[in-house]
Amino acid sequence: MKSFAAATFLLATLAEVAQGHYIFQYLTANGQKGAQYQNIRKNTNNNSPVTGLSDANLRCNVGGASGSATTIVPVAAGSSVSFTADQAVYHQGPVSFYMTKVSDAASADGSTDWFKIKEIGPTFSGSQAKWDMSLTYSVNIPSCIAPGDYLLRIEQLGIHNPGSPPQFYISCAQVKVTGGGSKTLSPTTKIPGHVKSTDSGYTANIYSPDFKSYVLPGPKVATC
Ligand SMILES: [Cu+2]
Repeated sequence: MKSFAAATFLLATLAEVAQGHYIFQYLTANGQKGAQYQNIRKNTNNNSPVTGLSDANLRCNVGGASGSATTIVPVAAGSSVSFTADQAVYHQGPVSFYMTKVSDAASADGSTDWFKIKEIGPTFSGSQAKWDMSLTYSVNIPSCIAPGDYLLRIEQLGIHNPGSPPQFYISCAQVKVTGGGSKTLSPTTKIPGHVKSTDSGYTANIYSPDFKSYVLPGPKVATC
């Protein structure tokens, strides 16, 4: 069914030129879904993906270097927060959530240390990989972290097109954690620098018959 796959790929490619990409632009916190770009830094690239592994736009997307025009939402440590896109994710790949502690979420540039708080990879049954391609992804704010301002970042890495550079779809929310503890979570990483060109989760060919396991790129998930 090669021609069918090729036709599907062509249609998908045409569709994305027409529509632009999925953009994470709604934040749900404290059980309330915010308005478009409320508490989320607005990107300026129509979410054309970031692909350079040393590109500072990997932090909070193109246009997201500053959040001075973006509000900050209080969230309780341990509570659930969700990012919702304008349309469901349609490129296969993993999803990761990161946080970095900052003095002021509205002015932070994301150059501080980030830790990963959740990752979502594929599930395998037989030789079939199933990816979670959703409209909304949720994460719990770790219960033990120190209160204060953080950037909360979602990253979906499109690895649907082996042979072309994987594509980063990113948004950053601005949160003020309340409650919590006093822990500084590790391991940490700088962004860019969190993904290496040699990472198996970056170079993987998801269509290969040998694709039977997957390790997400980036640091291990930091836990309390
Ligand atoms: Cu695309």
